[in-house]
Amino acid sequence: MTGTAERAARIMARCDALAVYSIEPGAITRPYGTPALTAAMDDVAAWMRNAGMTTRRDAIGNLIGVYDAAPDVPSPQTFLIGGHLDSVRNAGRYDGILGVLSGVAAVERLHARGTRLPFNVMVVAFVDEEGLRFHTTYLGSRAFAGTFDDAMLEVTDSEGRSLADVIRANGRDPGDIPAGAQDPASFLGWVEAHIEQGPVLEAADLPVGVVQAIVGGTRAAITFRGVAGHAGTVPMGNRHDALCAAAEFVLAVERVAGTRAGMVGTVGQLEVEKASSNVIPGEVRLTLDLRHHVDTTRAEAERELRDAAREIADRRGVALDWQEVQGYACTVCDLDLTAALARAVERAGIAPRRLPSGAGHDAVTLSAVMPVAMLFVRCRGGVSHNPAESITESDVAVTCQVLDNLLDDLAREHA
Ligand code: HGY
Ligand code: MN
Ligand code: MN
Repeated sequence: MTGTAERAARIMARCDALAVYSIEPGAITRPYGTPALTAAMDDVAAWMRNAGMTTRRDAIGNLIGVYDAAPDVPSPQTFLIGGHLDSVRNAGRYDGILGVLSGVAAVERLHARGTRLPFNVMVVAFVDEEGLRFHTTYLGSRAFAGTFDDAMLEVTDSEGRSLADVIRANGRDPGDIPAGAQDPASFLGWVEAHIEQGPVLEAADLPVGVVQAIVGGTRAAITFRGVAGHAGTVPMGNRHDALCAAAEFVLAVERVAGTRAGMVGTVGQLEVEKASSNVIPGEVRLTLDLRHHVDTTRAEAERELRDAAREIADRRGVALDWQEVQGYACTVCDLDLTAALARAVERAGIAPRRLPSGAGHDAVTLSAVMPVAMLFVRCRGGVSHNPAESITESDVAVTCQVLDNLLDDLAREHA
């Protein structure tokens, strides 16, 4: 039961099984540190153990499965495959999940054959790639890579609970995070199979593609503070309406991002503090997500948006607070590992189409400590971060074949 067709069917069924784990009925919403994420992790851990792996959770909660190398290999290195099990709000069922389950499937084949490679195969389910709860992405892979910033432990969620509180509430100790950082020298590299979340492969009628680079991004938390007032008595000319200021800024994001080819700018969250229908909004908090494949262009646009926010705030007599939550540079995938992945795609009978990723991935973090490569899988209409996310079983079978080819090629290379 380890042919690519059988494993693809099992992966699709497992994506459906994990989709029930959510903090809200009728949607897939699986934030960091919630029982929904723990339940998903527990199911995957059982599937890992069935595939002959030992499993553990690290201090921040990443799930780590290891399929040992051949016993006669002295101090073997490790090849890393995986993805993430956390989600955005009202997510699809494949984003991040496909990477984890295709990693487990790659090991299932080896286990069924009793094959041991000249290196360990480690499958990781990262615990917070999306940053839904704390707006800080890549927390799991940063802890894994040893690039975790302790200041993040004090970041709070919408209920005022800090990351440190949530780690402890899950029975772990934030103080153990540094000890969980992996030794970069021990890794051969990382590969993640991920839905493309874009239209390129579908337009090219290709099941998979090879990622060249991941665009850089800025995440900021912005607050406009005006003066709350009575909607019926404050004349229009006397108002310091925080929501009108925020509204102007939202349109400024759309305008500025539209002035640079390839740039995307999004205000995904906007909250009116203490909102009431008959009160002039006194305080509005919003998020900015700005991305571009050239870091200097992104920095220039960010400066332009800061200036626009300042001008709007001054003109409307409201206060402005701009906090950069996270910035990450454009990441070029490792040339050698990406070439090896392209060869594995070719051996699966597919032309290896190279393409950039507009979406961020844990590879951004891991690239600081090991070679990274990514395999994109076609998704219908390029739709993602949406329950309509859809892939085909046959494309997942191709994905399994590519990962099998890659591991076989790496095993020959390191024999
Ligand atoms: O936001 C992203 O690009 C990714 O889905 N975390
Ligand atoms: Mn995502
Ligand atoms: Mn993802």
